[in-house]
Order: sequence, then structure tokens, then C-alpha cells
Amino acid sequence: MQTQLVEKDTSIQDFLPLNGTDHVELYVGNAKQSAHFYKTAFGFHTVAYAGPETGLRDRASYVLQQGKIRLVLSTPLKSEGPVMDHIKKHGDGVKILALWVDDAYKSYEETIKRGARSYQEPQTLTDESGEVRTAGIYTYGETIHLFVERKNYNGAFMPGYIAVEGGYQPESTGLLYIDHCVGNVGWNRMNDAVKWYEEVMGFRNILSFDDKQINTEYSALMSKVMSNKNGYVKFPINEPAEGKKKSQIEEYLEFYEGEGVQHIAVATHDIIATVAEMKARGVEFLSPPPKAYYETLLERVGNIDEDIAPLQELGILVDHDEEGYLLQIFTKPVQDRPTLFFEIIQRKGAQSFGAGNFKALFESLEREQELRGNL
Ligand code: TYF
Ligand code: FE
Repeated sequence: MQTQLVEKDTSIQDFLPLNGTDHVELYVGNAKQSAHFYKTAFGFHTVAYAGPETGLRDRASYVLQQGKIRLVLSTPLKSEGPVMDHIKKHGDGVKILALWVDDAYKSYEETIKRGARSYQEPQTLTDESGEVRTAGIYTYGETIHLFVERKNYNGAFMPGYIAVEGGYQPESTGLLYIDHCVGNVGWNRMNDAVKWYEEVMGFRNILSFDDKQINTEYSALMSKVMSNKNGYVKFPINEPAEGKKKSQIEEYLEFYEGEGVQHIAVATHDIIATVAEMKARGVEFLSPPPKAYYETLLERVGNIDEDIAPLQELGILVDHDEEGYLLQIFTKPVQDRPTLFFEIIQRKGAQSFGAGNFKALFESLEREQELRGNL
């Protein structure tokens, strides 16, 4: 596969230094039940809450954490308002990809200056635990990047939230941090999106796959990986491509009714243990590739530390690049619309995204798409 890998460039001053992902906020129809799902099935625990009990009249939000991953689940309490509008159109999905910065005001100023559309002007939130500053801009669709600056803040999450301890707090499944978050954009929108991340955010396109490479029977797409300067934040972007039948990206765009986050990849140090545990807790994963995939695995990727049997049993995929290998697996969509799903990934050196697995993965995806009557 002629994937192009671009070398790190440290020569240019970074106008938008990022420390990593701060949190991901989903707008959902029933945050209480979603929280239960992510806790029970994924192994998150509740760290903070905001809602009527804390003085909010129109919204409830649960902040869940596992390792460094923070998920915020928000739901509207009234028929009108921006959260309800979002859910009505998109169903449950990611509204905010929040980025941890040292200076939220400057992040806002620098990106607005370069053409970003404002979502929220910079604001300073304070309580007895300290100060948090936030500012937000739109990216693709109705998705937001929120800049979050934490000034020695030692509260549970942010001013406005109360800490939650005890109660129902299931064991972790070993999820550690967010590896990447992927966005789906519309037909012919790839160039705009890439240009936007380059110009407005100072990101670089580190990896590209064209529709010739990612083309099984039907599931044609193009994909470009955008990375910030230090590589802590990676946002691959997919665009549908013309295939024999409907692209998986088209199915997403149709059901999400627009552009949005397609998958969140979360890292583990022991993918076999993590996936076995998640499966036992009821998480549905895409069906495993055919037996032949595992028979030729070692020829393809070289020696690996793991036994093949548990990988095959769980349907975990393996790919390699010049720097090492990676193991990955994908959940089915986590809501009824075939939109957002999760990827579990363990990197053993490899910094790529599993291009060698695209065929096996997309064939599995197409089996699901077919069952939904969307192929
Ligand atoms: O993030 C990635 O690029 C990989 C592969 O619809 C991938 O996880 C790409 C497109 C897609 C599903 C997975
Ligand atoms: Fe991925």
C-alpha cells in the first residue's frame, strides 16, 4: 500500500499548543441510562454531576472517567434548547471534542483570527476549587472544539459540577487514554476540512489513504489523518467515495443527518483482557474476519508477543508498519442509529492506523450494513 507518511516538523512555532484531549461530550436522549451503559459495559466511573440538584433547570450532565479518558453525557430536560435540537437532528452523538490548553483565550484568538467560527467566547469559571477557562469554535458539522485551560483547578471537573464519589462504581476494563477521534465529512468536503485543520489549527496531514486503497466491494472512502504539532491530538477525517454500493460513510451521513464524529479510539495496554472483559459486560463488537486472516497473520505482520488463539477468538485485528505493530477492534454502533462507534487499540510501536486491516474491517462493517438494509 502506498501510504504516505510525513515526517515530524518541529521548525515552525506552534500557535496552538495542545496538551491532549480534555474530554469528549456527548449529547444523548437519556444521560442517566447512557451513564449506566458506559459504566457497566465500558468500565467508566462517575466523577462529577450537574443537573437540577446543582441548580441547572434545562440539562443534566454526568462526567465519567477511566484512566485519562473523560466522557461527559448531557441530556436536555425540556423540549426546547440547543441540546434537544442537536439530539432531534443527530440522535445520540459527540457534540464536543475538548482540547486541553495552557491559554484558552489565546487559543480562541489565534483560531478565530485564522477563520474559525465562534461557538463560545472565552469565559472564566470559578469556584472554591479554583479556575477553569473555556472557549469554543466550530469544526465539521455541528461539532465543537472547546479549549479548556485548567488553572491549578483541583475540583472534580469544572465549576458548576459537584463531585461524585462512591455509589455504583464498577471496575475499570483497562481503557487508558484517547488515541484519536475520527470525523466523517460530506462528499468533496475532505479538502476543506484538511485545509481548515492546517490553517485554523496548525495541524498537519501525516497520513493519507485514497479510495483506490480503501475499496472493498462497496465501502469506498478516502481518509486523511490530521495531527497537531506534538502529535498528542490526532483527528483522521473520512469522506465517502463512489463504490459499487453505498459507502459506510454515506450511511453515517444519512443517519447522523450531517457531518460528525464517527469513532473514538481508546487505548489499552492489554487488549485481550480489555476486550474479553468488555464482551463479558455486553459490549457488541464487529464480527471477526475469516479464519484465513489469522492463518496468514504472522506472515503479514511478523512475530508478535500475543498468542493467536485469543486474538482470533475475540476477533482482534493486527497490523504493522516500520515502527512496530498495533492491535485493534471495533464495536458496533453504540446507539440505534448506525453512527458513533468505538475502537479499542493497543500500540506496540506502530503509529499508523491499521491500513492493512481495512479490507477485513470493512467487510465486517458491510455485513452489518447489509443487515440494516443500507447497502
Ligand atoms: O481511524 C482509522 O483510520 C482506523 C480505520 O470507517 C478506520 O480506525 C477508518 C475508517 C473507518 C473505520 C476505521
Ligand atoms: Fe481509528
